[in-house]
Amino acid sequence: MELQKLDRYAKGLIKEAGRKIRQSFSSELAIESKADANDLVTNIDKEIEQFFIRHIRNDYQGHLILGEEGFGDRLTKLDGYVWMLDPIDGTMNFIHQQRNFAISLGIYKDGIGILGYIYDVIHDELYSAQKGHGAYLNDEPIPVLESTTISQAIIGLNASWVVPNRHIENEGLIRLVKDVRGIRSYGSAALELAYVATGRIDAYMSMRLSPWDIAGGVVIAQEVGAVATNLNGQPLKFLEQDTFLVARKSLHDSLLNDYITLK
Ligand code: 2AM
Ligand code: CA
Ligand code: CA
Ligand code: CA
Repeated sequence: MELQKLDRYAKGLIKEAGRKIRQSFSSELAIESKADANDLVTNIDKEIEQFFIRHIRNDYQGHLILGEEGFGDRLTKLDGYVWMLDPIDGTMNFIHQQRNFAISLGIYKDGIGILGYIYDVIHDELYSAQKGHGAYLNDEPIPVLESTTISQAIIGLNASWVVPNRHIENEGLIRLVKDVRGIRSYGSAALELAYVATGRIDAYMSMRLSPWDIAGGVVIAQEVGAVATNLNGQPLKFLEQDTFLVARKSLHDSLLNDYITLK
C-alpha cells in the first residue's frame, strides 16, 4: 500500500514537471557549459531538479535525493530511501531538437530499485515499473521480452565508441557492427533503456553513465526480463559513474563474451 502511494505521488510530480518543461518552450533558454563546451545545462534542468527536491523534502522527510545538477544530497551509501533523478536526460537534444529527451527517476530502498520512471515529455509517454509488478507504458502493460539473436538485433551505441578509447578494444565493436542488423544512437540513456524495455532496440551500451541516467530505466528493463550490468558483467552499484550494458537476456552474455573486450 505504501508503495502504491509513493508511486502515485512520484507520477504526479513527474507529470507536473513535464508540464513545466513544455511551457518552457515559449521562453528563451539560458544555456551554460559544464565540464566541456559540449556538456550543456540549462536553467530548465536546474529548475526541474529543484522542483522535485522542494516537494520530496517537504513530503518525504528522511528520503535522500541524488540529482545530476547537484541540488540534492551527497551520498556515500544507499541506506534508506534514495530518489535518483535526472531532470532532463538528453539535454543536448532538448536544446537542439526540443524532443528526444526524458525525465528519469528511480526510487531505491536500501540499494534496491523499487520504483522506476522514464517520462518522454514530448510524446506524453510515461514508462514505469514497480519491482515485482511488471512494467507499463502509460496504462498499458509492457510485455516480457522474447529472445533474439545477434544477427537480428538492433543495438544502441553512441558514436564515441569509434574513437580509440581507454575502456574497450575496437576490433570487437567493428565485428559487432558487422554482425548485427542495425545500430542506433538516440542521445538519451534513459530513452534507450525505455526502448530496450519495449523491444524497439535489443541492447544498449555506454562507456560512462551516472546513477541518475539509469536508475529508473533499470527497474523498468528488469521487470520485462532484460539484464543490466557494467561492461565487466558486474552488478550496478548506483553510487558512482560506471560502464553500462542492458540487453535482452538472450544477448547479454554473447555481447559480453564475444564482442566486448575491455583493455
Ligand atoms: P544528459 O543529457 O543528462 O547529460 C548521451 O549524451 C547520454 O549520455 C545522455 O543520457 C547524457 O545525459 C549522458 N551524458 C552526457 N554527458 C555525459 C558525461 N560527461 N558523463 C556521463 N554521461 C553523460
Ligand atoms: Ca548533463
Ligand atoms: Ca543524463
Ligand atoms: Ca541531465
